[in-house]
Amino acid sequence: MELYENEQKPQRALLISVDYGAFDAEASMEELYALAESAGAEVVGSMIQKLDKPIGASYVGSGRLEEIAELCKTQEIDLIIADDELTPVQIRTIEDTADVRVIDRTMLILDIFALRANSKEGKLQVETAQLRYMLPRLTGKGIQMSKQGGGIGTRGPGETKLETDRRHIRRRLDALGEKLDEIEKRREQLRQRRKKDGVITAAIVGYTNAGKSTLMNFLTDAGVLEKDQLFATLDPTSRALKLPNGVSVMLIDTVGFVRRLPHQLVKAFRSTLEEAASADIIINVCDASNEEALLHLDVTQKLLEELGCADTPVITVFNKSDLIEDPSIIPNISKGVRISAKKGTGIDALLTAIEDNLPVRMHRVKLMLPFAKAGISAEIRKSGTLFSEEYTADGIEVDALVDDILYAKVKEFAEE
Ligand SMILES: Nc1nc2c(ncn2[C@@H]2O[C@H](COP(=O)(O)OP(=O)(O)OP(=O)(O)O)[C@@H](O)[C@H]2O)c(=O)[nH]1
Ligand SMILES: [Mg+2]
Repeated sequence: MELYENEQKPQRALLISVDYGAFDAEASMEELYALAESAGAEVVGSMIQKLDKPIGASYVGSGRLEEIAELCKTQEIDLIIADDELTPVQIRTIEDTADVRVIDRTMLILDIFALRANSKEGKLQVETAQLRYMLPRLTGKGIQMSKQGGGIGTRGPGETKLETDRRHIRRRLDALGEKLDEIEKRREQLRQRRKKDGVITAAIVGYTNAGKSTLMNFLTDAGVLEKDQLFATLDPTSRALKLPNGVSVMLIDTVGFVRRLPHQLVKAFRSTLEEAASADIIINVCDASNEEALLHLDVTQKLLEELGCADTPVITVFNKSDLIEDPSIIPNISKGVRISAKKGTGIDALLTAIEDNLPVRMHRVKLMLPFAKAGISAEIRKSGTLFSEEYTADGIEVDALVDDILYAKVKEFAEE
């Protein structure tokens, strides 16, 4: 388990949840467990209470709250994490009764992002999301509690800002917004340039910990951090990948998704997510050894649709197939491939799938073909458009329109 550098020992956490039928509380709790460990907590226990809806003042029922308070004492718990977004009142009630810090799922995820953010952009994005979350929750008690001791839920660039007033936070948000707009503009320019240069992009997306970075590294030696922890990657990395048919695509590895991703985060990370959403091809990776793989694929797909890329071709990748004893349990869906990014199996099928989904891009070329390559003219006649062909002393001069695949073959003969 990872320890935050300022902490002597991991915080002992109790996970609580109210099951009111809005989502699969058990599965979500399991995920909360992994998230809490990723943040450096030691999970001591978890409890789920079935209710028609969460109690307005205290989230859980009063009897349950007493049990929680008791457990906090006997188990020396430092932190309660609720698997939902809590209101300031709910947080305060639980804190007052149990006398330990309370954070919710959103704060926990924001905290992990704060821990992982490396780039300037990543830090600005996390701070923005934290402040947006804090702003409507600024109450005297909340601030007071957040000053105590630090730890999970208080880290990150927003930490010192929590103590300042709302107006200050709004000003800070404006400033952050401007900086992020600037970065977004630069990114957009870069995308436009790529498009103009005919660069084809393929984004590797998917649930956190699905093996996106491992796949990226296997395909391109990108050296991206691959780790058995949630949200290991926050900043997009891109590397060129040459396909067997000769066409080069730009692969992009990016931030992972999780169910009920806080909307403040989605908003703050929009530019990063758009990097994926604006790709020509989307490679949706899931951990096929996870029971919830199909749901993970779905969460990712829905978020991508929200980002406006319902029409982009998606290749579904069932990764970690090496961990599955009976591969027949992996659904056989069209445009789906089974791979192991770690062992390097199934990669040929993936590359073929990428080739099959390449956007058709045409290139106008003027070529000087050596006489020995006269066959290429015939190929152009078949799959492209041959405008003119002239035999000269130096070779065959050709003016033609060709697609990417043909272009990869003929570009060495292209004249400037
Ligand atoms: N057994 C097995 N493990 C894998 C495979 N691919 C990735 N892993 C492991 O899964 C863990 C997560 O891999 P990453 O590549 O960091 O996952 P990611 O999707 O980039 O995760 P985030 O950046 O956190 O969203 C690492 O411990 C990898 O070694 C695979 O094919 N088989
Ligand atoms: Mg990664």
